[in-house]
Amino acid sequence: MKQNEWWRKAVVYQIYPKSFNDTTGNGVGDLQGIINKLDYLKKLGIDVIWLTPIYSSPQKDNGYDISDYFSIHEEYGTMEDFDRLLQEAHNRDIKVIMDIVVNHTSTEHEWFKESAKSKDNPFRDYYIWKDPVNGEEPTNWVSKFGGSAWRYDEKTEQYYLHLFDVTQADLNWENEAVREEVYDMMHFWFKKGVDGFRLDVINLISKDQQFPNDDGSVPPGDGRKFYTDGPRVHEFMQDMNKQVFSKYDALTVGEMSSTTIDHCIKYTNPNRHELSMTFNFHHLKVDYPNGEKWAIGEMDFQALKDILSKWQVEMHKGGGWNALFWCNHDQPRVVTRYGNDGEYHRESAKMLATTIHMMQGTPYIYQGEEFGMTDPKFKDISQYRDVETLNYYEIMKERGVPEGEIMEIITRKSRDNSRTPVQWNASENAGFTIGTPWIGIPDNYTTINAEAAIKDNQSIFYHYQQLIKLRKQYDIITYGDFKLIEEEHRQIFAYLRRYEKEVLLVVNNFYEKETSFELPEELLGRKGDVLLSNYEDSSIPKESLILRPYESIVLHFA
Ligand code: TEU
Repeated sequence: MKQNEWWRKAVVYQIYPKSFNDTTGNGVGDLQGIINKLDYLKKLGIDVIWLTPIYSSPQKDNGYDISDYFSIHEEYGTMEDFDRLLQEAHNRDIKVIMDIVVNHTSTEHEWFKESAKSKDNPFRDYYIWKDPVNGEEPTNWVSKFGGSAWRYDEKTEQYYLHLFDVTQADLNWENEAVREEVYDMMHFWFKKGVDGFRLDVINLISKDQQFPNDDGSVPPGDGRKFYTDGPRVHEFMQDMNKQVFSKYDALTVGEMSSTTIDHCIKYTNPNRHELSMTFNFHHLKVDYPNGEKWAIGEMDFQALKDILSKWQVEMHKGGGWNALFWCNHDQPRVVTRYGNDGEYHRESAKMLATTIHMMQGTPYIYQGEEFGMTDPKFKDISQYRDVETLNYYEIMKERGVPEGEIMEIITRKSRDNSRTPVQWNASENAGFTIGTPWIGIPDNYTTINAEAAIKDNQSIFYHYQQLIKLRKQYDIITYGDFKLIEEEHRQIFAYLRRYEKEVLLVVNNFYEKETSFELPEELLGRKGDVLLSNYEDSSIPKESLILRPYESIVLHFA
């Protein structure tokens, strides 16, 4: 492994600072709160922490609406706090990557305030302004947070583009001055000692400069085909790598909205000098009926297996590199979504962790996932804070959807499901704050919390700790190939990893019902070891074994 590819054996822990740990009593997490938990993270065994945006922001989208890239959001602390966090993390051999949002800025950013002043302002072309067409929006593109992707500005009689909230104006990447500003800002943070970046929706920065209407001939017909993995995106990535990333020993991970395997091979094959790795979301849309997020659907297990397997095989073949994850700050908690947060909470959480961590790529653990935090299941819209959720609440109301049906959808789909405070212990507010938390905490914090997990040697926490250790110990996990077995099985997600003469067999029962599993022909009679399982008495099968509810086993054949 090349020295500058340390991230191929690393495990990343994602921190959403707002909900991580509050030390001031204002009900919002802060940087000192992260410092106070670094020893806990060291015990888990992670190598990197990813901080979601901590820059100055009006917080309309919890920091993904940046108003100043060079200062820290006041509720999180100061730049001195950040410097101390970086030092304390590095003292523990924990690297730090920042979340950078350069597809758009907040409309509170000085650049946008200038840009909106007049058509001939020097900053006008930092953003995407267009004349009305036939007195209406320039295109029929739809914002990902609902409604038109264009907002009319009376003063200058033009529309500006916002693929997300109206307060998040898209930057114009065709403008070299914008690219230079972004590169300067990245150098600033690298020179402070950060170890890389997670790049927010970075595959949306290149728009089709014709700005055509979407004729709806190719679903979903919302205009995304004119800016997703857009015309110049790889050119921009290679320029960013040449101007910035290539000068540092950095982990760079792109969040790729609605992307393809072919593009992700291009983004991550080292010979192309773009990014280290990419997030894609196709495996997190198998419970979207007809691709619609804001509707109730059950997990399509066959689709889940097919998608994850296809990405493993194709990215391995193409020399690409996956970010492996179930959870983040935009997704519901996986143990509720794809597992069982009731009777088989522990077994299913461990099974899901094993499924993704034994694959090829760099695993990401989202805060609280390591001890099985669940969706909060809030029932009233007053409990929700997320701008996307609140926008869609209004849209569904306008469509005449009954309140009860709206809340059933929101309870299952809202991004707030992953944004409730980390449940540290069973004390008031789960030990997150001595104040009033900015968002509610589910009642199960009294039993599902980090302190209880640390005290229980069979907890989900120690299962994650073991998975991380195995990644360090076995090269087959990092470099082996991938082969799905039992392809059509309706309960079992099982696969082989092969590397030189070794074989790793990973078997996961995704359901409560027991089912039998036959050892693959090629392994019959070979001596193997159980590296990890989620039942204390799992054994190597002679030929077949009965998989108990959510049973998961990792077998190694040297
Ligand atoms: O997310 C991109 C994005 O599209 C997400 O909003 C997600 O796919 C969607 O909510 C699923 O329904 C990034 C950030 O992760 C997200 O928190 C930001 O809101 C968004 O970009 C805009 O910056």
